[in-house]
Amino acid sequence: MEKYDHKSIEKKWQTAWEQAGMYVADENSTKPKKYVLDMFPYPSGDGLHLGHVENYTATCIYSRYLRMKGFNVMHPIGWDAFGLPAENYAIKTGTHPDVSTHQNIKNFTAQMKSLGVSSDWTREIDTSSPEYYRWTQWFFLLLYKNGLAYKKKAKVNWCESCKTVLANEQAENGVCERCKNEVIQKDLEQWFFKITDYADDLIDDLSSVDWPSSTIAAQRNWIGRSEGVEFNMSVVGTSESIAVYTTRIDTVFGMTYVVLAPEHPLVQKLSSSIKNTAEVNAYIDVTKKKTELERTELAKEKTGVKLEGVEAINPFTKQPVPVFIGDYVLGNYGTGAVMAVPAHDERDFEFAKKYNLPIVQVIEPVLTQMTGSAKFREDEPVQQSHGVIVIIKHWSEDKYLGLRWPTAGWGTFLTGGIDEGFTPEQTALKEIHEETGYKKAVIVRNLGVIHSKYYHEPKKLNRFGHAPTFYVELQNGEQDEVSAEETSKHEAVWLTRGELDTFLTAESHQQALKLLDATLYTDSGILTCSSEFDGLTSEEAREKMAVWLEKEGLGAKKVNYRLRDWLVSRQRYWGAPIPIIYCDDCGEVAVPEENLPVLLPTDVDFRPTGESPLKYSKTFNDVVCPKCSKPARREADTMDTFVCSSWYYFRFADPHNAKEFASRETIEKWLPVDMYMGGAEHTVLHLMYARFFTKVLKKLGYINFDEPFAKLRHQGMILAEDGRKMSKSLGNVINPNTIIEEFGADTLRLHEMFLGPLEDMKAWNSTTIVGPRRFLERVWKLTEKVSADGDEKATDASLHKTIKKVGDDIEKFGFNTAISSLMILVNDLEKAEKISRNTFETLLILLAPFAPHLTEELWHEIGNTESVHLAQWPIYDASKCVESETTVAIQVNGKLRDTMVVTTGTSDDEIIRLGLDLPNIQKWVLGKEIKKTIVVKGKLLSIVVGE
Ligand code: ANZ
Ligand code: ZN
Repeated sequence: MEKYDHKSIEKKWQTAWEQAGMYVADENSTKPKKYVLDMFPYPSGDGLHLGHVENYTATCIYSRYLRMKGFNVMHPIGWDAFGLPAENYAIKTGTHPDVSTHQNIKNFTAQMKSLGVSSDWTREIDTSSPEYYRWTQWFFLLLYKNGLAYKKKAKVNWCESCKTVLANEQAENGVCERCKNEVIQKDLEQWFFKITDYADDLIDDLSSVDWPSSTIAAQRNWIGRSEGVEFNMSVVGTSESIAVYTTRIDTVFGMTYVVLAPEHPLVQKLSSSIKNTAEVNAYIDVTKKKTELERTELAKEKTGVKLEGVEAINPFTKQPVPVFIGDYVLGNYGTGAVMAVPAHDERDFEFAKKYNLPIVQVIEPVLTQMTGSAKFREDEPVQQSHGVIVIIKHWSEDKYLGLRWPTAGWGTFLTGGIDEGFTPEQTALKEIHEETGYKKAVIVRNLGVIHSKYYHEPKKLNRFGHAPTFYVELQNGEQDEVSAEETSKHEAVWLTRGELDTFLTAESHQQALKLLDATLYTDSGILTCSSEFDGLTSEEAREKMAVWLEKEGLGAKKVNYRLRDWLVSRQRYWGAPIPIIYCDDCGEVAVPEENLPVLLPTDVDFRPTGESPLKYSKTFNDVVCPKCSKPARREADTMDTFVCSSWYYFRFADPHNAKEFASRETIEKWLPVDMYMGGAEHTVLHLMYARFFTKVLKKLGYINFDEPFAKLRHQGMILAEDGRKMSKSLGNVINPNTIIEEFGADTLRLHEMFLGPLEDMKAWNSTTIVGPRRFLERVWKLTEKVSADGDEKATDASLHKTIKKVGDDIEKFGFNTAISSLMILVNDLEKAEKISRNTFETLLILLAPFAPHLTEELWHEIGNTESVHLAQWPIYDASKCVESETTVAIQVNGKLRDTMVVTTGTSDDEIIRLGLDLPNIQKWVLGKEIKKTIVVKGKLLSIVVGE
């Protein structure tokens, strides 16, 4: 047999598979279908990178596995071809985007094929081709006709360097996603899609998908559904009132002022009452220059101006509060006005400190101990208890008194139960003396009541404690003797602030420490200083207060969303033209469907002017009104490329259909997507938009499902060998081509899958790649052992366990662990003198999804004529997979030092390795010469070390 020469094998089989149409999805198959999809790539000039390789290898393994399991798999590929980089390249070099894009697609195609991916190339789509964007335009019209696409003048994010408008999602943190330049606000006529109509569905349907929880959370946050209350506050001496929106009506008794957005219309209406108009107007002017992101940034300093002469009435207390304008309140969210509660909201707290406004605490913290021996035990009865928490400060040092509870393992401040007839203050002082002996203590601050649910380990029961909390300073170190009974319970220690942070085990005591710094608590709790609502929980109060407001006719419950309509128009060339015509007589007119596509013209000057390049194309604007036939002009903006990718997964079901975006029949056959795979960076944008399109189609009766992607997984980023992001400027980019050239595609595939769990971030490693390569060479050599009289019994258990493990792991995308179990199997097979043909074939089938070329070659080498990739996935015999365990005793120099439990059949090597790693054994062998190791099968490991 010849040496393993990846070059000749890989080319050979790639060609053979393509000719045989091996991976073409079968429209007429009766097998159950699986639709496995990658987030289709943008064909950039840089070519395929290792992140692509990771993505496409993973779905390729999965698709190959599913085919062998008897599924009719559709695993298509296409190109997200419109977009800014091609246009920027055109501006720089004069190469038309159409030319450069197609050059890039060619390059990508060759690279992907050389990787051995099992994609169905007959379904290839290209979003920049008229056959495709004709349907992108059709979708625009579908939305337009259903009132879901509209034009309006809007403050938009504008990037001066890209000369274009950006969606909010592309302008996060106030910088352009592409060029990282600052984004400014500009008033322009823009097209929007009304995604906000679907806000509830977009949240609610998340419960039906199998997606990473972080991705689901990101979708939820972006939509930002907020359930609260809107109510009116009358302005003293006027007939005006201020409507405020709050999610925390339970804190309303703690409102000490009101803040209006500077652009709030009331500011102008109240101008005759405002005494400091000049100051107010100056502030409004400054605000106008800021972006929304600058205004809402949590870290920025909160500023504002008091409206002198204006007061509003808190309807609950009937008391007036001052009114401010402040730019941290946005004009376009809620009502553009907030009731400020500095004791329970962080932004209000900062604002109040800066302008010296009163801070009134109305929510007492409620904490539930979640960790440690005091973890609250949900199912056990609860005892109410009343006791104080006392923070004691040292008389001369910057230290605080902590109590260490040796048996419970706790760290707390001083505590003590409140006895009949004692006030909390008296209790605090009494406890200090009894438990610490200190005689001169002064209560400096009352920090309010802290409630906490915890398990009282010494008393063995759940407690719901209610603790008045005090900050006390010792005047000097004068001290009486403390009873032995007290000192035996806990030990007193003086600790710095830093030490306290790790010392305190009780969450309520950590909360006490926080309150010492700032009278701020932002969670729910129990109401205080709130008149008839005192003692209610925040949840109860929110209900009751909303009911009261409604009864008084002052307000009602209200739901708000952060989600804004999707801005889709771009003042750029390389995108799908928006199919709208403007006529002086008829106004905005939709291009009739039969006139689609509106072709992207070629007589265009690329140099950016800030206006859409299409505006000055002669051919493009040579158009008449579809209604009245008078000369007219076309909409010159193109669509955001996210529009193209919002529906491409439908097109794969029916990629060549010239009459519909996809036929109902093919959609019903293939969709929804069973497994969707791509980078986590698209979690907000692409997924949200694609889900929106799907929901619109469902609503309009085109399809009968709600969510496009049933299952979603993300691959982790592949970092450079130095642990940094791969980038041209750092010179640390690895080109997959050179790896394929040197080691072969099979090795590259194995190596990337073996670097670590798929979803983790992993650094490339050019040293360990020889491992997978050697592994493949060993499989290659195993062929020589295949024999008609090979012994199956010796390796049978190992084989069946591997069948089970590899299958289970592929199902859950655990490719790295699947590979290690294959390595163990190969180890075992190498030990056998001869291997049966059946055993070897099973190994090849298991390995085929990972190393498709090598396995195909060997499969034929041993006499098969059909492809290994058409073989059936083996079925394991469960009785051979039972993992039984045995206990191994470990001796060092004849003395028993430890035992360990291993699965039966663990190899001697493995037992030695595991045994030596045990901490109890390390103690005896560290730094000594290991002279001998003996394993008595499954019973004993004996280690002999030198002195
Ligand atoms: C009083 C309050 C007390 C609030 C408290 C919070 C905590 P989400 O959940 O994001 O919807 N708010 C309302 N409108 C605002 C605007 N236009 N600009 C800036 N902030 C605004 O947040 C709702 C909360 O954000 C509201 O509840 C309001 O502050 C603030 F202890 O009201 B809250
Ligand atoms: Zn007209």
